[in-house]
Amino acid sequence: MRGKDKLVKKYKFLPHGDSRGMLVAIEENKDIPFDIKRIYYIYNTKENIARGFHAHRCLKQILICVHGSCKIVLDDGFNRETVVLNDPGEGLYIENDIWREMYDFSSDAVLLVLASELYSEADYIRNYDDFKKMILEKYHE
Ligand code: T46
Repeated sequence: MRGKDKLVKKYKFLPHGDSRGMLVAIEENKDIPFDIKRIYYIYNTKENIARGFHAHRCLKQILICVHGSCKIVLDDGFNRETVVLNDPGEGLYIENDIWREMYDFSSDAVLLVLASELYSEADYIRNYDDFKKMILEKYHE
């Protein structure tokens, strides 16, 4: 049931380090739990900017702050938690039906996102009241 699931799910990636530096490799359905259909990245985010403010009906994603730092708010309709991303060796898993907000980007932050689906505006729920309504209808006992 919603509200009892762990909201923050992080994946630790195996770093291949040697005297030259570090390398992280991520394979679909092995290091993360879905096929990767799309990647995008967010960078050069201006001061005091917050992004997101939506949930996805189907999309699953892994967020990796490959440089710098940012904060992510996750909300499953029952619980809300804030996560700091500042480690290129870990990914935050965001399943469908989770509201997200991103803020406090450092000026050098690069947020890489691995996504399970192609871009579709129809997959977005951009109104928080609509999100809460959908969650209560779908996940109430
Ligand atoms: C999410 C968070 C973490 C595209 O044309 N293709 C794409 O694949 C994406 C992701 C965006 N866009 C266009 C749509 C908008 O005109 O890029 C523009 C900015 O997108 P948006 O305002 O949705 O960006 P964020 O940072 O609010 O949200 C994004 C993702 O859209 C979203 O899926 O979970 O990052």
